[in-house]
Order: sequence, then C-alpha cells, then structure tokens
Amino acid sequence: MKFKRPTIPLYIIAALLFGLKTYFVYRFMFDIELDNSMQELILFINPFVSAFLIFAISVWFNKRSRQMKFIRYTALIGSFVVFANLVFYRQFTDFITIPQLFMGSNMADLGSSILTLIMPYDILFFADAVLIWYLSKKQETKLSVAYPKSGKVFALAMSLALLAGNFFLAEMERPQLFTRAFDREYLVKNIGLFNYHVYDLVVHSKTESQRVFADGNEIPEIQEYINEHVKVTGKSNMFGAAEGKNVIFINAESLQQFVINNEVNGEEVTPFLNSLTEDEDTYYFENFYEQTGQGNTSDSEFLVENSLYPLSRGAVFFTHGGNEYHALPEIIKEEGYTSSVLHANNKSFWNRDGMYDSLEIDHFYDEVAYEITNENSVGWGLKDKPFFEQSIKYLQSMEQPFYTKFITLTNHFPFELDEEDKSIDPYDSNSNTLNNYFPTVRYMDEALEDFFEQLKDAGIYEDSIIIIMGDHIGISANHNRAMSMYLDQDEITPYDQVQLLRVPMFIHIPGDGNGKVMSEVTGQIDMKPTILSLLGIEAEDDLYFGNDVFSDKRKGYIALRNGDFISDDYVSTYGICYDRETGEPVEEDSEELDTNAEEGTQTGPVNACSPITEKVETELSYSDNLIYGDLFRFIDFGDKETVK
Ligand code: GP9
Ligand code: MN
Repeated sequence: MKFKRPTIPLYIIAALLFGLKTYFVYRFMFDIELDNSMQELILFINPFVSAFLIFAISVWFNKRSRQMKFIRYTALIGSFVVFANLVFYRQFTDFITIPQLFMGSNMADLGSSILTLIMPYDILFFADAVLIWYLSKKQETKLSVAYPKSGKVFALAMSLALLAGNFFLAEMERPQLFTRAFDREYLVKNIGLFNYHVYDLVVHSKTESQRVFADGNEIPEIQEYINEHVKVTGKSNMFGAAEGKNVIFINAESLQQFVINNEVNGEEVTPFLNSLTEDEDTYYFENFYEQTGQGNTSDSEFLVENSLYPLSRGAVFFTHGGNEYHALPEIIKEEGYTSSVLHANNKSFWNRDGMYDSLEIDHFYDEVAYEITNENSVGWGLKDKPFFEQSIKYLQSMEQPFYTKFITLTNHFPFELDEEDKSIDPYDSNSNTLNNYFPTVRYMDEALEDFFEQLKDAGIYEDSIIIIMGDHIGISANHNRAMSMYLDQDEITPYDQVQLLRVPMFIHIPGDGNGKVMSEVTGQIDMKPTILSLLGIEAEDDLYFGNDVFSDKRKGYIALRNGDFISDDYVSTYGICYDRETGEPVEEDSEELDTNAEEGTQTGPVNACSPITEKVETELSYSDNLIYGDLFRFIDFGDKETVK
C-alpha cells in the first residue's frame, strides 16, 4: 500500500500566514499598549481567529477552482485592508472608521502625504498573498478540500467557537467592550482589526438609518417642550458675573462629594478643596449630581458642552461623534472666545479627536503636547502635577478670552500612586479600590492647589474663573461594604446609592466676595446654561435640558440616565419614591392611582414621584431623538429658530 503524505489544505495555510502577518503588524507596526500577559495572549490569538473565520468560508465552494479563487482574493483584499490601516496609522496613529473614509479633509491630508508614508520594504507585506496566489494556481487539486456537509459544518463551528473564545477573553479583559463602544485601540487589541471593521460597519449603519429617517419635523415639539418645561424666564443675579473672563474648567477625574470636608485616618482628605468650600470667591455646590452613562468622562464632557443627556447604551462621543451640535465652544466663539482641551492621553480615546471637531473645540493638547516619561507617569499616564505644570505654557500662549478644559488622570481606577506622592495613608477595609482612592484624591487636591498658584504666577488667575467638577463616581456599588464602613452606616440603601452620585462642583470667581455653599439640587446638565449665563451670553433659541444653577426658577430636578431622578423633595430610584430629607420611602397614593388609571396615562404605581418621572422620561427621549436623528443639522442658529 502506498503511503499518502497528508497535505495541509490551502485555507489553513492561508489563515496561518495571514494571521502571522497581522500579528506582526499589530505587535511591531502599530503602537498598541499591552499592560499584561492576558492582553498579549488576546492580541496573539485574535489575528488567527479572524483569519480562520474568513478563509474557512472557502470550504463551502464545491468547485475546486472557485475555492482557490476565494482564498487568493481574500488574501489579497485582506492584505490591502491591513495595509491601508497601516498607512493610515502612520499618519494619524488611529484606525480607519467608516465615517473617516468619508471625511474629506482627513483623507485629503493623507492623500498629499501618502507617498511619504509608504516604505520600500512594504512590498514584503504582500509576500504571503503572492505565495498563496501561486499555490492556489499551481497546487489546486492537492490543496483544495472536498469536505462532506458534516466537514463543512465542522469547519464553520470551529471558526465560530474560536471567535466566541476570543470574545469571551476580550470581555473578561475589558468588560462591556462592545456596549461601551470603547476606544478603537481597545477594540482592535481585543477583537482584531477585521472584527473591528465589522463592528464599525454595524454601528455605523444602525446610527445612519436613524439619521436617514429624520427630517427635522420633530424639532418644533421638542422646542415647545423645552420652552414650556425647561427654560427659565429672566436672568439670575449671576448673569454676566464673569463677562469677558477666561473660563478654566477642570474635569476632576472620579472625584466624589463624600470626600469633601471628610477625613481618613484622622486626616483631611482634600484640605485645599475644603478651604474652597469656605472661600469668599467660591460657590460650592454640595448637591450636584453626575449624570453619566457608559461613556464615563466623555459622557460628562458631553453633558457639560451640550446640556443634552448622554445615551443609555454606549458612549455618545463614539457613536454620534460626527453629528452636528450647538455646543458651548461654538456659541461662545461668536463672542470672541477660543476653546481648547488639555488632556495627556491618546487623542482617539473616547473618539475625542472626532467629537471635539463636532463640538467646534479649537485645539486639543493631547499626550503629544506633553513630555511623558516613566518617572512622571503612574497608572493611566502623566501624573496630575506635571500635567498642570507643563500646561501653563499653553495657557500663556492662548488667545484670550479662552474657554479651556483640563482633564486630570491620576485619580483614575485602580488609583495607583507612587510612594513618594502619597501624603496620606490608604484606608483600611476589604476594598483596595476604596483604600487607595484616598491617597490619589489627596494627590489631585495638592495638584489643584499648586495649579491655582501657577495661574497666579502666570498672571492668568485674575482674568479667569475656575470651575472644578467631578466627572463621575470612582467607587462603584461593588465596594458598598467598605463604603458603608467608611461612612459609618449599617448599609448602603438604594437611596444612599443615588446620594453617592454627588460629585463636587466649585465655581471660583476671583474677587467675587459673595461665595457660599449652595445646597440646591443641580447636575452636569446645568453646566452649559450656567457658564453661558456667567459670561453674560443669552442663547434663547438653543435646545438644552439644564438650567443656570444660580437661577431660582430652575425646573427643580436632576434626571439620571436610567430614568431615576433627584428633585428638591424626592429621590426616585428602582421605581421607589424616597423622601429626600429623611431617605424613607414615600407611601403610594392609591386614590391618585385610580384617577390616572382611568386616563390611561400611568402604567406603574403612582406616588409623589410620578409627575416628575413622566417629565424625566420625556426629556430623556427628546434628548435621544435630537442625537439619534442628528437634528441639530436642521436648525440654523444664526437665524433664530428657523428650521433649515
Ligand atoms: C481617559 C479619561 C479617563 O482619557 O477619560 O477615562 P474614563 O474615566 O472615561 O474611564
Ligand atoms: Mn473619568
């Protein structure tokens, strides 16, 4: 009997070669950060998984020649896709997205420099495609396969199982990777370039279809609601209090209200911020709520710039970064303001570079603008103290008046800090997260104190107002046991959980003299109308859902993204209405329930919170409509309230 040497089918050879090449590009040509061996492993696996998934499709072609044709064209087209991303990456340090392909200016930039981005050795990049081409022509009979149906199904099942395994590891490494629509680098790192492109395509078509069916007819209804239920008539007594001044907005990473005027191990956590709560030039808002969804910092930025709600799924910065908006930077530009953001992180994180263009922010000082070394970094990157230090020169070079936003980084989960930067000891509980939170908060507090001094030394302080706002919580409900111990409570109730969403907000106006602690219920949605009012700018025709925090005619509640709310009198969460003062549930009103049931307007149990719940739901859905339908593109704000 003649022994027949087993041959490896071409689709497997192609998958291995292609996977290897893609891995090589990920590892050595893209600058992908790998923090641990799990990430190394995922990055190694995913090119092979997606290559196998694509090439294994070939087994379904019955004719050998078709099978071979599929493999060689897939290898060629796949190589072009990777290569196009590589060239794009060399220019933009980013991966191609579908909207970007249509973004004229970016592509024009690339067009002129494309030749300088292609290297002679890039030719090697197509070596595997050439080899496959050759083999597919010459060895057709030997390398093709004729699997029975069960074999084909097996090949398909194998590739799907591999894909599921890859996604499982990715979810473990980066929870909610897909729903949070995270950074593109995260997506490529975890699921690979090809799956990333498929994901991008799905997200894109979904949002596009909602956009396509919108025609602007929805606007008058929304406008009417806002005029009737949101906008206040008249100006607050702080209108124009900062007219013509620079606005320095500090997004304080993960800063929560519970640390303010509080202690750990017998020491003040935030001595500088505590001093601001008593400062005569500072208004401190102690009942100010974060309203972010899955987009964390970027959601808080979105709320601040637009006074619209972020989305319930994903990060609006990512999913609707290409929309038209009528954001704060755009409005104040007409009054002569320049705008910028300073943040020592990758510019594509949260798709900031894309969204900032849409918000009409003039300049983004990203990580490239900073000198970042091993010594001056910790955790997520550049430490806050060198960040502020290195930023002063940029402030000095800015055209005044300016509106600029600083986004700090050191007080970010998992709250790492070098020994030399620790001024206070960690807390002692079963949660390392909460324990380590205190020293990093203190570090940020010190960085802010130094920054105030640097602003004075640079001669910028006097002509500026400084706003400090916590962007979102840093300690999640997972740490409730430790949190209740720290707060000296038996447990954290749902009511307490909502109260823990408070983040500090300070408005510091040098020379004001009337500063005080403000107890009104306020939130991130209020920042845009507040800043406009402080600058003495009226934006009557604008569409937004917040109020000037200094107005006494505010709508009186703050809606959370999940439909919960905090009003002057109540806190509504998990469908239960709590008295805001006592934290006790409010009795249900059965009489009112009957009346509403007759009218057929109310579905859930009626209680004191119901009328506001209804408003909250309306507001959230109007805000969603504005974003999903990209409705701002239909409004010409230059010509008051006309629909384009
Ligand atoms: C990173 C910064 C922090 O750029 O936005 O990330 P987040 O708080 O959004 O996870
Ligand atoms: Mn953040």
